[in-house]
Amino acid sequence: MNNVNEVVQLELAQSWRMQGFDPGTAPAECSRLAFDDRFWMAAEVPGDVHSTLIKRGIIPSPYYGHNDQSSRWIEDKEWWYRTFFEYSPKSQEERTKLTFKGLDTLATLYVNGLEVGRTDNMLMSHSFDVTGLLQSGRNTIAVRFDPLAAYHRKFEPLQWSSYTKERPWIRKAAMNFGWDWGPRMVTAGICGPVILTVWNEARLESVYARTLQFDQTSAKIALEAEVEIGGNRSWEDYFNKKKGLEYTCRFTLLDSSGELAASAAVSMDTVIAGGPLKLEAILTVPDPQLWWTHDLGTPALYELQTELSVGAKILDVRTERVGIRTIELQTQTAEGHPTFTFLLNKVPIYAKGANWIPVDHLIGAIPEAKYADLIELAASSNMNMLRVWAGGIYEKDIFYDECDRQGILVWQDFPFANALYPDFSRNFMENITREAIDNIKRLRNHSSLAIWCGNNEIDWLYDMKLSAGDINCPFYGRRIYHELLPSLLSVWDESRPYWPSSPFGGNDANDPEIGDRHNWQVWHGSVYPRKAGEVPVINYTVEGVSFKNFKSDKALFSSEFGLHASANRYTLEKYIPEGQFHLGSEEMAYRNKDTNHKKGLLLMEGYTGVPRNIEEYMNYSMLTQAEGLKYGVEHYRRMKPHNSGALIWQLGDSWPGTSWSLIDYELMPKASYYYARTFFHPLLLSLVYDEGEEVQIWVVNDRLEAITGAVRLETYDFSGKLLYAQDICVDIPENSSFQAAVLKKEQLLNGNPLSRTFVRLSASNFAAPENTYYLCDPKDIELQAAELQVQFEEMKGMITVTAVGSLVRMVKLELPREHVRCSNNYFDLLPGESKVVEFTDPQGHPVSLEGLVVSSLNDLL
Ligand code: BMA
Repeated sequence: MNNVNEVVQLELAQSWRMQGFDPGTAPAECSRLAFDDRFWMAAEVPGDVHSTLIKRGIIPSPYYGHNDQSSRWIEDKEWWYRTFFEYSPKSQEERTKLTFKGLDTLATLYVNGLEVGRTDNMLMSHSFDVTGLLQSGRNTIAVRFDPLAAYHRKFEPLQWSSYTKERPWIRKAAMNFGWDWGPRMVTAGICGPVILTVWNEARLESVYARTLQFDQTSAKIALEAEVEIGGNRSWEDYFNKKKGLEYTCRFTLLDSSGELAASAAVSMDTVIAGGPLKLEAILTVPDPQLWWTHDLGTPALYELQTELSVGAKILDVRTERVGIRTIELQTQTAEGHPTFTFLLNKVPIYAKGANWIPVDHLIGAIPEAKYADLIELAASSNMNMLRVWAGGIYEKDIFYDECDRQGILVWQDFPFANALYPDFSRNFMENITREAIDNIKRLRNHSSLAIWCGNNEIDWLYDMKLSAGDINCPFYGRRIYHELLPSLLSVWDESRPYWPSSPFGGNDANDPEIGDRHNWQVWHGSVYPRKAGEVPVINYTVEGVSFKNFKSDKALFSSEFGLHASANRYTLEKYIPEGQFHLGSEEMAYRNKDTNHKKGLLLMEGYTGVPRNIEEYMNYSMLTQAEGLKYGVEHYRRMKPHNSGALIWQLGDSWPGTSWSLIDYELMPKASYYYARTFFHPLLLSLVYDEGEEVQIWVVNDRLEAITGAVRLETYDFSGKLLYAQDICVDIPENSSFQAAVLKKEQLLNGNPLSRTFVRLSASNFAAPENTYYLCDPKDIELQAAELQVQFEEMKGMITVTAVGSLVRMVKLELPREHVRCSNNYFDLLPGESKVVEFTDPQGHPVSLEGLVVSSLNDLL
């Protein structure tokens, strides 16, 4: 044991207590060890004030009814946290460091009554050297959180900051102040783990691994370890320019079966005048197993062990999970045309996925399992990219760990959203510099991390607001995205691309011809084309907001687009007070935070017809969202390789509201989620038809192997009679989109009316899922009364649904239970056809079917 002197890390998660005070009224002794806090309440760390008050029964769930309003007082109080811990030093030289991985937001930290620092940034971790402050035996930590109101009033408000003027100066999740999908809930508290690090002569401060290059036979990985040197040097050493000790770093790379893949050791003398010591090595890995997204291969991960020693003494050991892969962003094709395509391991990929917002308004208390669950849901609907949107946080470690493991790429925004930011303030710039470096270093080893992006919609909206005359000031914040962040990345992480904003590129930053694009014609009625400097135009009409507008979008990469749909019945009933669960109620309206309530109605009016009651509202809004997204995503995918990505706005919800999400707050998927399994499948069969046009049949192949087989096209009337069938032979190269046939509508209808025709595409000899279509909108379809027969196999958590009499549209299975996986939902059946559906928990075990309701759009007719 003598030669091991390892770093010890202790999570201080126990014995926390919390209390609120009117600002400035807390007793002066609050921070001291001797303070008697027996009357304070027990608190969870990590967590937040709201969650603690809910848990202790002091406030009711802020998500129920209008309760968020009655908990607004929380943001005006001063909140204190305290804990104690035992410490027994092993040597005189021992050094101690306290790290808070999340402090929300204006915190003052005390150790044994002494103030060790103040912080004003929720979006980073904060460390304090507490060497010499700890005593043998019991020690105490106290943290005071000040209310934000007085703080932000100290600063000149900037002309533009969407939803509230308070946020640009405060480094806190922007959505806490309210967004167009969630209420204002200004949280406070210790929102990340608290770690006490005890170390001696030196410790590993960070380890960075990046793939330099690879070929069939080997890969080269650059490694860099940053070493923090402790108290082994005195001022006399500096004075005499004496050399320090010789440190050695041994890097060992183990493959997924634990076999040694490569290793290297590097030694260096400490140089007296140096900052932290950097030790670098290059590993050559034979027969590398590359990291791929789950749809293209295996997300292979290696374990990198780094051991720091001096002489024979081991000082610190760290392990990281790293993948071998390269990622680039191609913005120009070999022929010189603009493109926006990610190259993973040199292969152009099509990004399919969604935008990610925090998975709860109460960020500090989110259970880790919720991350794994949502990412698993994303992967099983064939998504391969998630965009961590700028109005939230740099996500927690668990998010990236799961994306690494499940083979999903991450588009990472820096947290600057829809506002001007004070880049003229030196203090602000220093604050965000520390924040950016802290997070870059935390996240740069993740294979899933594909791109850094400067902000959300700021470059685009600045020009829109200026042109509209809403603002008349310079572009405050420009220096952050166009100078500061790229320069920090050039030092700390050059291994992945940087893009200044989303959307960005072209004349107007939302130009379809260059860079990425947000399509908010659909839903928000934003009129395009538009050039920079032109007054923006909004078209709030049935045609203006229609999802048919996707078809004219020639975007190179669609990083946001979406439509609202209702949350599921279970979720709404849980949070809507008695007697208010009906269309047009105040409570239903309160769920919707969008700026113009009518947009959803306009969309439904043009597509399904206006809903007359809550049942129709849930069905019609879900159907419109699902079919609208299918229409848009299939359009973007057919354009491949012109278009290289479709990221839907938004994957989940942070409270039980009405929004653009595919999965509601209780993690219950909406109809669109089940549609995504087909429209995001790497092998897509697609039909495109709009009034007055010919019918086109397409196949999109995102796989890296060619396909040979046939597409079977069948049309039926609603009684199940086959009207037309054709087998279209296809021979489709890898990674491409292919128009398989162009047909006259009359051929398919074979004398049947459009309003009673159902089309099905299926594949033979390749594994594309079947896809179905109607040739007119639901409001014009003439559904007939049908019957649904359901057979239960309770023990297996399984049912068989059969349609009788006529085609059944939108079979809906509602099981009032959380954490249930349903193998299929929201599907159509021809008469006589059956579908088996399994209900399991996330681990695959069957669940009880008690309370299951099976319905459809027309079995009730
Ligand atoms: C974009 C996003 C979000 C917003 C969404 C829906 O602007 O970046 O800010 O919630 O559209 O309006």
